[in-house]
Parts: sequence; C-alpha cells; structure tokens
Amino acid sequence: MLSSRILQLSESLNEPERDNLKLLLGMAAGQLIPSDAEEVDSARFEAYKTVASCLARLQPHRDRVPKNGIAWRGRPSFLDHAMLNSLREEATRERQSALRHDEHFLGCGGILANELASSTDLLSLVEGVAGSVAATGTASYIYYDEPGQNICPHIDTGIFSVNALFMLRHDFVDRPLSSLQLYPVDAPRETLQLEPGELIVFWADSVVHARTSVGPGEVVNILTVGFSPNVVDD
Ligand SMILES: O=C(O)CCC(=O)C(=O)O
Ligand SMILES: [Fe+2]
Repeated sequence: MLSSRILQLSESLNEPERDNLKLLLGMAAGQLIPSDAEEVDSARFEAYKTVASCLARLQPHRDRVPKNGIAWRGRPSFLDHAMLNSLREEATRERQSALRHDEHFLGCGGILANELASSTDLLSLVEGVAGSVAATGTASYIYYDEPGQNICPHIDTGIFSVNALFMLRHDFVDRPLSSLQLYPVDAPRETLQLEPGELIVFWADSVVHARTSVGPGEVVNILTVGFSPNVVDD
C-alpha cells in the first residue's frame, strides 16, 4: 500500500525532511477533503484517507490521538463567569491590532490569555486528557467578523500539536451558524458548535479541521492555546 511505502520512506529522512513531508501531506489532506455530496468511496476520498492517515501516523504521539482527534470538550471548572468576561474584553481590545490572515483576523494573546496559556489549571486539564505535554505559551485570538470569513481545511503545523481552543464569543442574528469541523479518517465528520465558555482540546496536528463561513451579522471570537506532547511517555 502507498501509505506503508510513504511511512517506510519517512524512516530514511532526517528531521527537517520529515517535517517537510508532514507539511506536504497536511497541505494535500486539506485540499482533498471530500464534500458532503461526494460518495465516500470516491477516488478523492481514498486519496484523502491515504495522505491524512500517513500524516497522523508520522506523528510521534500517534498512539495518544483518539479516532476523532478530540481529547476533551466541556466547560472548564476554572473558567468562571468573571474570567470569561475578562478574556472576552481582552479579545475585544486586541481586535484593534489583529492582522488579516487569509479569511480571518489573528491577534496575539494579551496579558490574560498569556497567563492562561501558562497556568497550571489549564496544563493539568490538558495533561489529564492528552497525556504529558509542555505549555508552548502560544496564545492567539482568532476573529471571524466579516460575512464569509472562515478557515479552510488544514492541519496545524509548527510549534504545537494539541490545541486548547476556547470559544469566547459567538453572536449571530440568523442560522445556519458557523461551526468548527473535524475530518477524522477513521471516524465520522464532527460538526461542533461550541457555546461561549466551552473549551475543546484536540490534536490539531493530526486531524484536518476547518471553520465554516460566518454569515451576515455573525461574530466568532476564539482563543487558542498550544501544547506540545512530551515524548517521554510515548
Ligand atoms: O475557528 C475554529 O474553531 C478553528 C481555528 C483553528 O483552526 C485553530 O485554532 O487551529
Ligand atoms: Fe487550526
């Protein structure tokens, strides 16, 4: 099978080469997502499964990743009403300096977001559901506030593997609503509409995911915090 040949090939690569291979597989997987209308046994779906499963199997932490890529979803007990409000206010302030990035705006985490990114509360929640990880300290606000803004299917690459994604604000006038979509290879597609205050912890470097377009009047503000798996207990 092609995927086992690719995995064999990867063993002869050095680390930068392997990272490049993962980048290419991730880009291919993002482009090959079959639409709802396409039959699941289409050639495109087969190609998608090949590249996406190769990529997931190239990750050293592959055995920790659940089939649907989701480690946890819920309202963390440490995130009380006051803290959620303060994060929402900080997100609103940081929106002024956020930069347009493809079809959304990206802002750096402010003081509160950075504190949360290195807090023991969040670290122990993430470690409880995803195993031993190191906080990268990377916290970013993502804003979708112009009609049609979205993120195309992709894999998060680079400095983190586990994404702790907080929904801070979701305002709308009409349905259907924008959602976070996950496209696992061995599990059904996930359509997630997080409530403000909800957190999802997922393996963003192993499962293709996307944000569907916001409609007129719809506003989504997200805070994402990255973690890297420690390899010691793999
Ligand atoms: O908007 C979302 O829910 C997804 C954002 C995303 O792709 C990410 O944080 O890596
Ligand atoms: Fe992402």
